[in-house]
Amino acid sequence: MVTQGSSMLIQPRSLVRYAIEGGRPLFSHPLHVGTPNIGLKEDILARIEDILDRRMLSNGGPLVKEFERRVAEIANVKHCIAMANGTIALEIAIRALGMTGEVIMPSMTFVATAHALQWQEITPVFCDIDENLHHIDSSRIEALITPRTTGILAVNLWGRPCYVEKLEKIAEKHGLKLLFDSAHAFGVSYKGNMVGQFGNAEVFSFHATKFINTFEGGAVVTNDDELAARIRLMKNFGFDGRDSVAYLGINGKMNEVQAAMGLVSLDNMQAFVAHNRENYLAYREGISAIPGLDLLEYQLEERNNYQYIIIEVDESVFGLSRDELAMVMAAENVDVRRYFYPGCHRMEPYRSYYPMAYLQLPTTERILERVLAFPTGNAVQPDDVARITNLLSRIHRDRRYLEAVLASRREAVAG
Ligand code: T4K
Repeated sequence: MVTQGSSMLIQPRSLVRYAIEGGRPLFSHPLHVGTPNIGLKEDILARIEDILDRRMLSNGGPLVKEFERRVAEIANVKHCIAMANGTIALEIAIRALGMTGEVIMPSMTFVATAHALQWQEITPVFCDIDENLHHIDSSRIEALITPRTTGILAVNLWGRPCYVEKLEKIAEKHGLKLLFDSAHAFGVSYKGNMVGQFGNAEVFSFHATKFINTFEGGAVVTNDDELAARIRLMKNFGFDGRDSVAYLGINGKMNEVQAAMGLVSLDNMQAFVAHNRENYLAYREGISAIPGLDLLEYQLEERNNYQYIIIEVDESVFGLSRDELAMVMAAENVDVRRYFYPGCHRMEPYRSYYPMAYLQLPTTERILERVLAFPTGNAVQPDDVARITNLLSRIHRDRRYLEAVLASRREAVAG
């Protein structure tokens, strides 16, 4: 029981004490958003043993080649160039496409998207997002085009594809390059066509937290033969022969151990998707009855990887703010994340370069205050999800009590 200020006492309606007030957490260990999916350990170890026996550890070994072939096949695209991570894949794709000056992108993304431009002294011009899918709002792009604009870097956020045709139309009309950051969107389709074949190129991430992982890793995929050839050289210092360098290049190579992990992940891809889907459906069922919580839905008729469980919190209806809810959940060992708060435009160096950027980004700002990512993946079972959604119901029911608990904690810290 707590007092709110010096006024009345509010009793919780549930008998269980919340962890935030000293009760036992719902889960004995933290459930994370990004706990890696791991395929059969024996398969991974066997492949690593082979690598050691072969003594071919990097520089285009057989496993990297096999991984590239399988990724290209899944994405239904001609070329896949595997990379050390998704960020270097973005940087190389941007450079190989000849992007310079200004590139239009959403601020609602992992900061790597903006950094990949700024690292090459290209100005990211932040465009507002649409409030349903959290994607770059194509109706606002043209107003941001200047003589310095060379491209659009759209993000297939949360594994949900952008409205591709609209972006392609704008890019074509203005002679801009179109690159998709599809870090979240491997194994996903748009109108029945696999993500990977849109725009000039797309970039996947195979980081540990992605549903298919290579520990660290990424890839550029494209149907453009000439672009693919350039990217392949650029990621290997620009070498086009043993003693000959054709371009300014860098070391962006994926190694054989990464590819081994990736291949075993791909062997298990259907099982990972099925598991994520079950979790997603359990979240959907549990959340549907809770006022003030909106789950971003997947289109079930498309192919999805179901890796991001994204919930918007409407404080005025739910009764607690997104941040208050995150605090209560974290105490219960449900490690929800405020992805991608506070937005690239409020992170350095962008915050200093463009201190007024937020004025152009009202929807981004609003959505960034409401979004929470919830744990899923192999390490989370549908039963866990049911416990999480029951907890959310309980929190909503006890919202006034919890508000008071949080207020008294704030008072204790302040005083
Ligand atoms: N574009 C977009 C749209 C992206 O989301 C990303 C990466 C990129 C580009 C760049 O791709 P990469 O260069 O990373 O390939 C994580 C990942 O590091 C990052 O890859 C990912 N997006 C982003 C969405 O999530 P953090 O800072 O949230 O990671 P961290 O360390 O907090 O990990 C999340 C949780 O996962 C932890 O609480 C614990 C758990 N975890 C993590 C790792 C690495 C594990 O249990 N085991 C692990 O090995 O960024």
